Amino acid sequence: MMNMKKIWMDGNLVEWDNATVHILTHTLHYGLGVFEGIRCYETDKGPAVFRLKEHVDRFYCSAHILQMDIPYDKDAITNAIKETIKANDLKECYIRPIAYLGYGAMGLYPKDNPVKVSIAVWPWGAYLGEKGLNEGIRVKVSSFTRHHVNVSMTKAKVCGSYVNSIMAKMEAVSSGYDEAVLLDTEGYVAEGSGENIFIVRGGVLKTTSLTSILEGITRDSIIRIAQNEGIEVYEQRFTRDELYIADEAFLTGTAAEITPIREVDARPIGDGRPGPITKKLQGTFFDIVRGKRQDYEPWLSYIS
Ligand code: PPE
Repeated sequence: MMNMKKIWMDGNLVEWDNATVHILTHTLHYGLGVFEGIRCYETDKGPAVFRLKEHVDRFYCSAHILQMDIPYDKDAITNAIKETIKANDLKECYIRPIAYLGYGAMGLYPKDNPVKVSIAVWPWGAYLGEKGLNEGIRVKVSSFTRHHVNVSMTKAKVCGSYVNSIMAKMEAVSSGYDEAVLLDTEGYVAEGSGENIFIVRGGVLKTTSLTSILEGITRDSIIRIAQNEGIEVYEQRFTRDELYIADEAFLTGTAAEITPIREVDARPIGDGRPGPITKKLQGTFFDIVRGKRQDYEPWLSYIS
């Protein structure tokens, strides 16, 4: 990771190298913390954050689920995000707010530990590679199962939940794949290690219903874009073999953006190249985030 200039920590912009925490930071030991992943894109009107309100709202929902009391209101965090982008002079960046339990008591009853908040930003290119974005990626159905809905609360973006994602991702990469797709506890397709998943069959779009998955903001954007373009969308669970026989498939996420899937478990998807609906939605998405679509302006928050 390249050094940036400043990181927002509990109300102050501190030097990148000084943005450190104590080794007994509670979240470091037990994983109870929440974070967000947001992107800011360059537009003709300067840097614009994509769906900032929705991300800030989800940050607070995650904290609410974990009974963490973020000691700032939403406006303060929204302003802090903009301030951090400005302080780092970045036109395009990834934004990582995190709320975590600081130094205090150890043990599993962190009632008096302070809730700390930080916001870091850095440039982050194509998450699954530029080639992946253009030509599609190869995914492996993971041997690890996604969290049961009553295990770690999948609607919260919880730090500790990502142990499951990281194990799946490492397994996929060490098996020669680009990314993992996890099944839910009942064996239906859930999501990628850090992305939601869509398939196209017979011109109709399908994505996992909001059961065992994170309520992705990119997922929501794609559903709305597709509906606006007259494409039928179903939010329902589907099976691993339905993924195998999809005409098209793609992953969505803030980091991964819209990444086509060209192969699942050694089976090509469609003709092994990004399909027309995937390409169309991906094109519209990139036009929107780069401020080229007047009709989607409300999704952008300009920095300057
Ligand atoms: N599911 C999971 C498990 C997930 O982590 C993400 C985002 C999504 C779905 C898509 O959500 P959204 O970004 O709102 O469309 N994953 C974040 C973390 C990636 C990372 O490596 O860190 C992200 O994309 O920012």
